[in-house]
Amino acid sequence: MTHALIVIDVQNDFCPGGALAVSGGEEIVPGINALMAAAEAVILTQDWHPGGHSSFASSHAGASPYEVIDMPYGRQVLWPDHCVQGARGAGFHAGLDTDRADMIVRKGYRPAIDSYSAFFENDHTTPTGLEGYLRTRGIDRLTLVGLATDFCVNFSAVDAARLGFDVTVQLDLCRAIDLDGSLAAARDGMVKAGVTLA
Ligand code: VGL
Ligand code: ZN
Repeated sequence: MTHALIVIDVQNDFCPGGALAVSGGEEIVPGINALMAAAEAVILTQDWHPGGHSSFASSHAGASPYEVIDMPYGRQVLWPDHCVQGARGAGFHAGLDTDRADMIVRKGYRPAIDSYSAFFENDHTTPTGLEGYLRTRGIDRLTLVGLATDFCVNFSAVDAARLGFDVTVQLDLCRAIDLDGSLAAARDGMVKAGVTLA
């Protein structure tokens, strides 16, 4: 079995000082670098939104960040503007050893739909292409780390398990946003989907 490390969204906007800072987001960088150095395959994901993206509260008149609205594909949390294509906030944390990456998957680039998962957009059907990449390389075991535990790591891990990959989330190398109990719900959902939490 070939194993891959998937590093989710370790970007400036999710680290302290960023537009959607996750508490302690930068603390996981050295540990992730150490795992990458020993990994058989390394994939990075990068949240990559066009300006005016529909997941931004600023794109909806009268809306505030962290409100939840109904979109054609389901419920959507509205976020502060973040990870705008080409902006500094969308860049990887300066300490992350990106030279180790075999592949970088960008997601969230369609204006009308968000994409938390590295595998599918938030309609749960539009693929990013990562599944095909992993299968054609013979990769069937995944370890996920990164930001944020309860959103992009969670959605990626659940999708990967449903697709039949053997998935471990290494929680000490993840940090959460934790909106209204979202971390506890994410942990439950991952375990139910068959994800190993380590
Ligand atoms: C993420 C909210 C919005 C994440 C991305 O990487 O967890 N969260 N966009
Ligand atoms: Zn985003």
